[in-house]
Amino acid sequence: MKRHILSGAMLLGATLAFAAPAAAQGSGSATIDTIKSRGMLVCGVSTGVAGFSLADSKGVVQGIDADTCRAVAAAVLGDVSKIRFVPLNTTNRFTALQAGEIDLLVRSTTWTLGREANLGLLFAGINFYDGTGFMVKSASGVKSVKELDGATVCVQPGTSTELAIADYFRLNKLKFTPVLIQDQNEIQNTYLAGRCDSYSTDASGLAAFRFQQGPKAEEQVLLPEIISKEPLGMMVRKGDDKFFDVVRWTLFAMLQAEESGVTSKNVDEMLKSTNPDIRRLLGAEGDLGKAMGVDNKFAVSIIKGVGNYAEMWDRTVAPLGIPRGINNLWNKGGLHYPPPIR
Ligand SMILES: N[C@@H](CCC(=O)N[C@@H](CS)C(=O)NCC(=O)O)C(=O)O
Repeated sequence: MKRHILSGAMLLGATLAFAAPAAAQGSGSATIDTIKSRGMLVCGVSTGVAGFSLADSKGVVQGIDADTCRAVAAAVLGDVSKIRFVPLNTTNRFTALQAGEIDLLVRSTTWTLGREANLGLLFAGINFYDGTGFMVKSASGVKSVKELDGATVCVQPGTSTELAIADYFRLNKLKFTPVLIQDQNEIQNTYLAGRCDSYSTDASGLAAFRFQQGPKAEEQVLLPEIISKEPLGMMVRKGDDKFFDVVRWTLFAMLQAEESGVTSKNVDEMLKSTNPDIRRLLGAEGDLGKAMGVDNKFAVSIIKGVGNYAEMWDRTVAPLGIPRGINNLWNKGGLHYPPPIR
């Protein structure tokens, strides 16, 4: 009898000993713990691209990159407003993430092998499938990149655009002179002033630039060639798998919500759904959020805060006139294919 009591006490002691360090360790993710203790997600975005991350008249940063950041804030903290945006250019974006100045980078950044192998960083997903394009003045009469032999091309340094153009011109035995300008306003003004024959960046960035020209948009034309693959995504530091999981499954949850017809408007109703896929997505069943170190209802917070992927798209990039195209779901001819949430 005594032995039983002792072993019971020992068992209790063992449980406490196990529980105490586990509590001190928090979620098992240094990044998630930092975000929770700070009460805020710090997210790196661009210095301002319409549709991606651009402050509106009230100073609220709008766009698909900004909303992807907000979705992660919702997943970790249950609140899309607990966020601070850090504007970064094309060259300081990676060092900011490496140095821990930001928790997450969502900044029209292309997923490449070199960036993962060399920088100690990795991509958690693709929130926008893009490609490199070329803008020229309508008045130039240029109709194809092939007519740009010997041209000057304005491009931002440290970008995959720079590399894609060099490859394309070399492959096609054409010459060009890159005009490297870091600052976005400066590069656009330089191009508008006629000091470059063409301005090259992600086609989405060119659509945003054209859109921002307002009534003068007609003076700019996007050439038909899209010369590279630019999968733009969310980047985190290597070595924090739990936070990586949360970022990756945040996007997948938004895509799955679209696929399952769950929206910011009907999410409360959908919580009562009998569909097992929807029940698991919304945490009405299972412990999937908890397994990642966040709330089981993380997807509900995301969907209430920023909507499903289609809602985010319609609010941010659709007004630029960018068709959904390859950014559609896999069952609508696109490339977005969220793995099973189970
Ligand atoms: N996706 C390319 C290009 C990134 C890039 O230069 N994006 C431009 C156009 S979308 C941009 O962010 N401009 C705003 C800025 O420089 O802050 C990369 O990862 O290198």
